Amino acid sequence: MLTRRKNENGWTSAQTLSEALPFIQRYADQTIVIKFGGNAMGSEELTRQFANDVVLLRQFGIRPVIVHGGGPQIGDMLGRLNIKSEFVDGLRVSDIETVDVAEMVLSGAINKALVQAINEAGGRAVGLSGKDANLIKARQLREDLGFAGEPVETDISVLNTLSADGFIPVVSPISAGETGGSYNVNADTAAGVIAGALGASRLMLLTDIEGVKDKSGNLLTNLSVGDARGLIKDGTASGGMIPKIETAINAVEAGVRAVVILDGRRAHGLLVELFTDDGAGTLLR
Ligand code: X2W
Repeated sequence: MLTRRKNENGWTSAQTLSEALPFIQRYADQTIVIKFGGNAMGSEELTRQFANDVVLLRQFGIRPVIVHGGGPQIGDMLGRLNIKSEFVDGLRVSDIETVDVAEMVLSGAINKALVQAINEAGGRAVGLSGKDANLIKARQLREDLGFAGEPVETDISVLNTLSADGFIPVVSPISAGETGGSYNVNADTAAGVIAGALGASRLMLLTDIEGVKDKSGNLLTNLSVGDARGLIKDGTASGGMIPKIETAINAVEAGVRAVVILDGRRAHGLLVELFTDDGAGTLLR
């Protein structure tokens, strides 16, 4: 004999799904650039959940474009090769050996692992780097940083072509120099210029902190561009947070509707931010 199930979980899930409808409608056909930082890739399980969420966005008609980092993974490989590495203002000092290793780790290992994870979740991901189809041309940022690059030119046509056909582009930030060679572009910076050039409705920066905090450690949930500039000027933001906030400011000024800095280690932060009334992390616009 069949009895009625006592478990009400299904009803709660259905309620959540139903409440997501206006959000799903709002973002349909919109481009959302998601930067998946090396620190957010903490485990295979996190990467699997991230891949699932990305495929869900695509299923809802959103056009996700993924830009990934891999700073800690580059650090591990440099360590195994006995190459010393240091950061200045959140950017890796990159001599020729370092940029070679960064390219192998980012455009090779990490790019392909993410592509595979998204495809295993049922998506159709295509991996590329800043070099492919002239996506990003870069030049030297500062002499003391070697081959750490800053983007000078972008051509996002390949991303539009892929997205229009239902593919999910996965981008490594390593880019071609204007006059040849490879440049190690910070992944936040690459994500910002791509989001700006695409006119994305959101740039989501997934990292390993809750968001931007004030001096007492309280999470700042909403920032204007002016607020964000103030945080850099008065020293509240330091280290790797500086390129993140600068990226967010530049992206908003380039026409991205809003940038969200959120914790990628917490499962489904992307879904909370996009499809519920509760925001996750810090929203800057
Ligand atoms: C970064 C590129 C990777 C990156 C680096 O070498 O670590 C520079 O600093 P995350 O995981 O997002 O930090 N490049 C110039 O940005 O990765």
